[in-house]
Amino acid sequence: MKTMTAACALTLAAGAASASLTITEIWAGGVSGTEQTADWVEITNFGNSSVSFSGVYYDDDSADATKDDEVFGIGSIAAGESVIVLVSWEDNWGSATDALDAFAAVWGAGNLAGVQIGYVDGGSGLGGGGDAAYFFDGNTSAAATLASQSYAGPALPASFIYNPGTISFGDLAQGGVYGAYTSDQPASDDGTFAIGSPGVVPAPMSAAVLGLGGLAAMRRRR
Ligand SMILES: [Ca+2]
Ligand SMILES: [Ca+2]
Ligand SMILES: [Ca+2]
Repeated sequence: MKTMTAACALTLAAGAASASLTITEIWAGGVSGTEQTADWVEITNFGNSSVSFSGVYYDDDSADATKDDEVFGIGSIAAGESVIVLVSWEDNWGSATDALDAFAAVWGAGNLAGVQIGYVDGGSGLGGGGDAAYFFDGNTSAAATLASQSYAGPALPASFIYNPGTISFGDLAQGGVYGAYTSDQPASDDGTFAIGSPGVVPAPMSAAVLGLGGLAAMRRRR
């Protein structure tokens, strides 16, 4: 408990001093067959003030800000807000609108009410055998990293999550834990459903300090 409290204090201090964006969930597409929802990343602002998210560029584990893969659809992320960014949707959809519609159908429009959902124009896919997501403030080699997260595989029909209890990333989402639920529609054309919590943000410090566990999961609505 002492270690966990110290880690919280460190995180809060870092958040106050600089960037406050944290990647809190990654869906790498852990299903066989043709995916019915694009790979996506959830980003949460754990800071106390809004953060601009325009002119932001994405890459996977090659971590190259100069690759011209701009994020569209999200102007800023408010304090406490969690947003979703679809990546590599061109594999299965002809337009971003179609990919956004497919995402909403699979995960449930009702579950996503009030959640900002953007998309990368192009961009590398997130591999099921381990990969990483990077978001840069610009597309020059000097661009600052706003948020990044690597993960190990294998991807199963569940997203990789930020676990507020252990303050670490990489656990697979479990239904009913930290707000995760089974998708409204199959995530693959073979009928496999998925488990995730797009737009649902576990309260990171209350879970660790107060020991509330799964009860700390809460849905943010704007
Ligand atoms: Ca993938
Ligand atoms: Ca990749
Ligand atoms: Ca989530």
